[in-house]
Amino acid sequence: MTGRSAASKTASKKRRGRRAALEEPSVDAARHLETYRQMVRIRVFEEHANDLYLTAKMPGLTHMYAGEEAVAVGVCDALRRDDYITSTHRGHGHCIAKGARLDLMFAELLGKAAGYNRGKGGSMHIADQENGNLGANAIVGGSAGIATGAALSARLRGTDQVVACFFGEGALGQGLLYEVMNMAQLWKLPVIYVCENNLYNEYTHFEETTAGTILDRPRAFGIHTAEVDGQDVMAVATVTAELVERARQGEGPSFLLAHTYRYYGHHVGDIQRDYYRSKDEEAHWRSERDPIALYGAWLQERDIATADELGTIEAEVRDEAEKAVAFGLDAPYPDEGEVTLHVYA
Ligand SMILES: Cc1ncc(C[n+]2csc(CCOP(=O)(O)OP(=O)(O)O)c2C)c(N)n1
Repeated sequence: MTGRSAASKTASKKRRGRRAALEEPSVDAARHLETYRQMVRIRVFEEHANDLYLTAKMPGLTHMYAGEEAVAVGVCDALRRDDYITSTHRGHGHCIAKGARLDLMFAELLGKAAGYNRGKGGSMHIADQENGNLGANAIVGGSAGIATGAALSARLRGTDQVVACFFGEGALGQGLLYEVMNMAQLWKLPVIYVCENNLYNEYTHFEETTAGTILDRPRAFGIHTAEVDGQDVMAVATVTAELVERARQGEGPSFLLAHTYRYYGHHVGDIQRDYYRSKDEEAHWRSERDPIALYGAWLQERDIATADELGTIEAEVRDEAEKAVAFGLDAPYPDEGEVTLHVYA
């Protein structure tokens, strides 16, 4: 047989059909800068959300994603717009990474009619169907069922859509996750279980609640696993691209363990965090492991961007976020007559 083998032709056809991984030389500066901008948008969004809550302008409760930006942005970088995600109580970063608008996000957090769920979902229940975000879920592990159902739906409809299911390591204590991983592997469903291990389930270090190792759990079902530095956006995007490709080709589910850290307390106003984690630990992650600083340094080392250009992106994002907050604050509340509309009683 002359030329390339059938297997290598198939492999290159597969590669042509997929989005280039962020680390590949073919990725241009514009895409890198957009990835950087997305991470900064999440960070700045969270700064504002924290302020809005602490100044009593925002109702309800919220959980900050700052520190974990590289996971959401890296995973979503490897997805298409019509691919799905499901999210968690700590979900602002997932929504923004999948394409959500900051103004409609703030409107939702502030309970306004213009918000993603008409102000009725709030911080922990944002869904954005147009961008494939099937929704956040305040029930720990709850989104695993939704994600696996969406993967089954994609299969039954004959599409090649893939689902990324975000959850914290606290969800490893939920039986639902094991029920759906079992079915996903049996039926080879196109779902990626993304475990964001930020070390703490509320106020408890995960090692105090987790027997054995995390990856032995999916491996027990025969699920393909991968592990990544969740502070390295390119590593996350690259490994996710491989998992997405497997899923699209019908090779079934996978489990991605991302090591990361949250900068704020478990929820806004968590004043207890001195008791369960040390200031030294927080300082270490912020100064040595910050995902935005690490990526910014990488971009500068390779002359993809100068410090000034990165500063301009941050300034533009700050401007965008300030306008988005103003939009949310000025927007009207839903009409009283809508109180039972779109909700289950
Ligand atoms: C089924 C269920 N049990 C308990 C809670 C209360 N709760 C909210 S967040 C949380 C910890 C979640 O930890 P993890 O999944 O690691 O996510 P993280 O907050 O670290 O991002 C708990 C126990 C809940 N929301 N749902």
